[in-house]
Amino acid sequence: MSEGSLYLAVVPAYNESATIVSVIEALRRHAPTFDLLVIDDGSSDDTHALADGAGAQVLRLPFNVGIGGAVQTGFVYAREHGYDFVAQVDGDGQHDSMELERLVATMEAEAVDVVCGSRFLTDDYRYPAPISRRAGIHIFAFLLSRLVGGRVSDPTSGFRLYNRRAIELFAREYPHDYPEVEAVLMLHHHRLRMLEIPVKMYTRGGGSSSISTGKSAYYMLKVLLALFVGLGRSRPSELGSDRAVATAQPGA
Ligand SMILES: Nc1nc2c(ncn2[C@@H]2O[C@H](COP(=O)(O)OP(=O)(O)OP(=O)(O)O)[C@@H](O)[C@H]2O)c(=O)[nH]1
Ligand SMILES: [Mg+2]
Repeated sequence: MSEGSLYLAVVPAYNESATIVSVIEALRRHAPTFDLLVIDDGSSDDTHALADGAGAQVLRLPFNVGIGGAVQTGFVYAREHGYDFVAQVDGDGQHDSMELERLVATMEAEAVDVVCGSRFLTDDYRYPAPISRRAGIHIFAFLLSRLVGGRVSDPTSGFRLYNRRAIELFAREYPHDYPEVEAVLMLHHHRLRMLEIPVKMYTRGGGSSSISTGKSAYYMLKVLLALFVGLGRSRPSELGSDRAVATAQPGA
């Protein structure tokens, strides 16, 4: 941890009353340097009250804006409050807060803008995702790896650590639906660097997934379309135009 730096954990949560307290308690125990911000995305259950009772700062959105809008709210908050680093951690218990320390250590050691936890770089699979979803993830991974010119193994992972440069980019613009894949492409366009490290991921601890079977097809189409549109976009150079474009594995 860099001395004097401010760290914020952003937890997007939509009807996560089954898990939000244990997620916050684990973050407090294993990542005490991080301030905690839960974005309650218009939940109809008592997610906000439980998060508040567990000691997190809670921003309660007046209606459900979806995961992208919820996470972007966290980036805007971080930018406005001067945070140097943001960790994105799901509110459903899939991410292990004990791994945050490794994400931070990797960012310091590798001088990248985003460190992303990948469930596919470890043999210790706790949650490889259902087979249909996994197929989609691997198609995205294949396409994205070619687009950015480096291997991306888990493009839908929402377990990420961002530095100030990435916070500022995503506070300005962040994809809406199913944002993680497009966000990797945005990093590439803006010449920011991302590195994946292996992490364990778990099955959600309760509540229900945003990605029902019906939505999976829409997800595939929407993200594929976004990737193809992204192919044709010109690359802005205002953010660090001298930076290398790379998405690499540690040691690669
Ligand atoms: N479902 C849903 N989740 C949201 C929304 N806004 C924020 N979230 C939170 O975003 C995080 C990721 O959403 P998930 O539904 O778990 O998506 P996922 O992890 O890709 O899918 P699963 O692997 O099935 O859990 C969770 O903490 C949600 O509570 C929203 O509008 N819908
Ligand atoms: Mg989840």
